[in-house]
Amino acid sequence: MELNEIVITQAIIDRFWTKLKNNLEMDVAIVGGGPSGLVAGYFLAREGRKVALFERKLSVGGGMWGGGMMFNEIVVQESAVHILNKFGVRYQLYQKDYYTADSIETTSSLIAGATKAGLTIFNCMTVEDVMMREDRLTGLVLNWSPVEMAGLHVDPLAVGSQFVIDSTGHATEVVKVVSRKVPGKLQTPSGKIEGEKSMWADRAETLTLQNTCEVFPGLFIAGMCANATFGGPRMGPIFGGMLLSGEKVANEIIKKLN
Ligand code: 48F
Repeated sequence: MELNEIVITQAIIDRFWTKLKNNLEMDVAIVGGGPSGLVAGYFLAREGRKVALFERKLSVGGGMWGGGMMFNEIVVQESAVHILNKFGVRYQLYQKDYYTADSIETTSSLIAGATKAGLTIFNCMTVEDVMMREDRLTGLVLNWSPVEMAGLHVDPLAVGSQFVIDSTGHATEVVKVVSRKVPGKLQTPSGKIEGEKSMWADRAETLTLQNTCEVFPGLFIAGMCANATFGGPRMGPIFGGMLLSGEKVANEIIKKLN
């Protein structure tokens, strides 16, 4: 049988439209496909929740691919090793409480695990705004990343969700929009974004977990975004806090949805 280019085109268009239409309303919309967002998506999808992740770049994985300064190994502490096990990531003990894993294997395993658990990922889409009502966020405002990159004047589209997770890392992109454009205050000491501090790995790892919370009605923060929002320090290429934050935010939202 001769392969037909029009059928190939139709197949892609049909399947993508179905995927997009199925995710116009969901339980949870995740912004940013770094480690914390992927782990959150995995645990939410495994609970049978309708969840999609929107990522600006062509590839998800965020800052994990490059390990530390492009030495493609990551460090994970003992308390987060159970998450590596869930995703089937191989790791090695380096010394007590310090485990290492190949950053490529870890990132690709998070992506495979999350999508197979039922997380839908939309790449090349940028979240440029949120949807709001009087008392809470109700979804996301999306555009194609190439539209954003080219600075084209094209109106966005919107998707609805009961909860949004900002896992955009250092950039805190959704929190920034909410702080600037949505009436009300963030649940931070100043009511605004406190801003990320310089590196202090041990403290940052503890605070990442502590700062993972609902920072505004309908908006949860996870990963490095949680620390930057609450004024915590950065941690560098140790990733246990990111993985645990993804697990925590999923559990908190599952409790609320139940
Ligand atoms: O930065 P990132 O990996 O977030 P994370 O899960 O992990 C942080 C670590 O990688 C590392 C660290 C130490 O462990 O500090 O930095 O907190 O991934 C964030 C993702 O969000 C995407 C961005 O392209 C990246 O893949 N992103 C950022 N803004 C937007 C976005 C946006 N407006 N719309 C869609 N995606």
